[in-house]
Amino acid sequence: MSDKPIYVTQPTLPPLEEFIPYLQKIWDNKILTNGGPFHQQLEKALCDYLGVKHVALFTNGTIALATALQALRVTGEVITTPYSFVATAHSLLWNGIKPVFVDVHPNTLNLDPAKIEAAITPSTTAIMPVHCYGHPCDVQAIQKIADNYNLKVIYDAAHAFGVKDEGGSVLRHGDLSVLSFHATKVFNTFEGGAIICPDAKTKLRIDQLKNFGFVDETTVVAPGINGKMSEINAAFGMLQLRHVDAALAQRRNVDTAYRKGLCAVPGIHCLQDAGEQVANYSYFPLLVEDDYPLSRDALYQKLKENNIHARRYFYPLITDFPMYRGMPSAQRENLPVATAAALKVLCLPIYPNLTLEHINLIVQVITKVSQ
Ligand code: T4K
Repeated sequence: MSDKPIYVTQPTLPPLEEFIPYLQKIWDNKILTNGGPFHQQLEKALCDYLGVKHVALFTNGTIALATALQALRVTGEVITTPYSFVATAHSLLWNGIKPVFVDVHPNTLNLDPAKIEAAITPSTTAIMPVHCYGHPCDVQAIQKIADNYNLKVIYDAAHAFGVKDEGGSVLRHGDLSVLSFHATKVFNTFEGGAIICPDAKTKLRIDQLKNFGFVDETTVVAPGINGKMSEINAAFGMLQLRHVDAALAQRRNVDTAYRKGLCAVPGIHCLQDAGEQVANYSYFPLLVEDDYPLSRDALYQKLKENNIHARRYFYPLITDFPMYRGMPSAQRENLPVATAAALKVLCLPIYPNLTLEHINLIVQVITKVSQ
């Protein structure tokens, strides 16, 4: 039993004294928000770090998702996954768009491209897949369908900071990708988010939309929102960037240690590892199968008794929440893979400062049950 609670994640925080000079600059120039110097620096620095063309910073990932839909003038129906954080589908409802839920693939728990076409109707205008746990979607197959049916693709890439496939950043795919910089994410600015976009014209529209629709002092061209990231968050992001590679390397070590300790345990199924891709180890999901001696929920409780606070991301499914469950596409028979995964999944604690001692304790609690 751990004497201190071990949570599913713990935010990465650089030494406080390193942040003081950034704060001093803000205090000196008195620019607190509205696209100030740190905001501009962080957008540029993230383009370089992530290897993408344009980054528009946001106050959080949810407002960024809602704005991405506005930026591309998405309406009607959007195909999406039930196996995600509820913000994915909420961003559609906030825009008056009907989510149409399609099942996920058992290997990745990402939207299954083979099931998308059957859900397309004349009202479908876009697909919103999620790179769940930072594992890339089948981007080629999704793009092919989008091209055939003239649909936009907006990736909810909240988990995918720094993830790369063989061609570069996974964030270059689709029309737009949306990141979250929430405290629980691999790169955090306390709260924050971003839209990654391929061209300057779209970036300009996004920048207008996140600033009430203002083009200049007296002109408003759209019913925009206030989605701007503050200078304090942007300054913190600049500092975080100096430490993010070290944090990712530490996460990789945690992932390796878990795989070594757990993947051979009967009834415990670790989701696929990154293979050739550059992963960010943002989550460590495992599936508790029927041949494990305890149910997923019993294991969750057992860990809790040992002061280990794993999480059942993503249970319940989005489609089980009251605002979605009456929709025809939300019915469980339409979503067998997601329904089964939501009942088996357990995300173990993973963060840069998780000690080997704590990892061993977690592995021990899980393995002891099966012996
Ligand atoms: N799309 C996807 C696919 C997402 O996963 C998310 C967010 C979004 C969109 C929306 O992006 P944002 O609008 O959030 O930028 C958490 C996060 O609040 C949420 O950002 C995240 N996904 C989701 C998967 O997880 P909770 O309700 O599980 O958070 P909470 O407060 O229970 O935190 C989990 C653990 O982390 C705590 O037990 C302790 C630790 N923690 C948390 C916070 C906030 C800390 O140690 N310090 C902290 O400040 O939702």
